[in-house]
Amino acid sequence: MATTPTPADKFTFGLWTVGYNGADPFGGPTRAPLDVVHVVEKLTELGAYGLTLHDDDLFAFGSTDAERRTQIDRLIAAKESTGLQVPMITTNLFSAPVFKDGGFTSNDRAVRRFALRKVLRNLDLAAELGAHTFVMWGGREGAEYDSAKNVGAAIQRYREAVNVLTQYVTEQGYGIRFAIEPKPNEPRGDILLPTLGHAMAFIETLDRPDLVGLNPETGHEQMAGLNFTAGIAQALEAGKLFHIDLNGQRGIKYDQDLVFGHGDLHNAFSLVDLLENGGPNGGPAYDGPRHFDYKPSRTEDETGVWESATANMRTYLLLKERAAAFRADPEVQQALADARVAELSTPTLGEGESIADLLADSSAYEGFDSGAYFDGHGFGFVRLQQLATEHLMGARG
Ligand code: ASC
Ligand code: MN
Ligand code: MN
Ligand code: MN
Repeated sequence: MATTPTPADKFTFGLWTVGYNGADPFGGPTRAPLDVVHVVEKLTELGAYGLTLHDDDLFAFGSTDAERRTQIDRLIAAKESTGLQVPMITTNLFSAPVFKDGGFTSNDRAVRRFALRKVLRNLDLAAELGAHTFVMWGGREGAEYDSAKNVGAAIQRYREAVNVLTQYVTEQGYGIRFAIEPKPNEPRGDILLPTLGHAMAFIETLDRPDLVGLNPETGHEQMAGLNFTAGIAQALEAGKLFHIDLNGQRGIKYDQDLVFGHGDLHNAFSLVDLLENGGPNGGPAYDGPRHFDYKPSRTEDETGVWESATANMRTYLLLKERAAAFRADPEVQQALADARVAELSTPTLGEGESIADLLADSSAYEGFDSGAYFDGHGFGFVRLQQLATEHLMGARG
């Protein structure tokens, strides 16, 4: 299987990822800014499918209309000459000091109105660039102090904002769907909609829940101590995996944004296996962009930036290859059967079986020896995980 990326693999990168200059809360930049046209050309050369961006990645916050237009036109020209796509864009509601208490949920109503206008304008740009997904990462929507934020009111304002946005794309006839990206903390002490589960519950309360899904970032779920493969599997089952941010994270700490797989490699393996082989008929479960939201480490020069971009794609493709070998191995198939993984897809009640039928089935309860049951009925999950580990290590061909 090829480990050289091509556009068919649908790998995409944020302009802010490869473009990250290395600045952090403790020190200044370690790299020069990268021009968008150069980024488009390099990503095309490396085999990527697309570029994504925040408005402020392309033109600085506060740009004049003319400056903004110049940058948009330069991107469109580069896009046309290379064939690189812009399948997703998002709005920066976190860098400018005006957003220090949030955008959609700032206590200051004037800031909320300004934030909505910034996003509405950016939706027009999304449509112009041909993007079909609009990500919303609300990094500043939150608080440090419980008494400073009425969380119930904040959720109401969040809902109001998303309802306005879905109404706008519907009225404009834009074929755009929204993807909420949860994160538990950073930059705020606590962020609203901190996990996939919180966001999924919120989505069901919206006017147009069909237009709103999720953009899980693997590292953000890990920051909350959660298993990202499991959360993403639930999002998929709910039809809500509209987009995905792949990266690496080592444990519960600040947002590391490492290269995909440079964190929990077992979980990265199971995620690729899920996306590629976890569909209802064994095929892909997700066919959208494989988007990397990582940060090239501050220690790297520009060569290191492009090496790290390639590392994300190669790691994904190697994991895809390892997952295919895992699925094809007869010993794995036997271990999966012994573990009765497929049996979970059989409904617990028989077809047409009523509750009365279940109550009348003495083999289900009165005759069921729950005490002795475990004897000789081990699931063999550890053996299965060892087989996965050996495939992941390339030890089984
Ligand atoms: C996004 C997104 C994030 C943040 C972060 C900005 O749009 O998906 O996780 O912004 O990458 O630095
Ligand atoms: Mn992150
Ligand atoms: Mn992200
Ligand atoms: Mn991020």
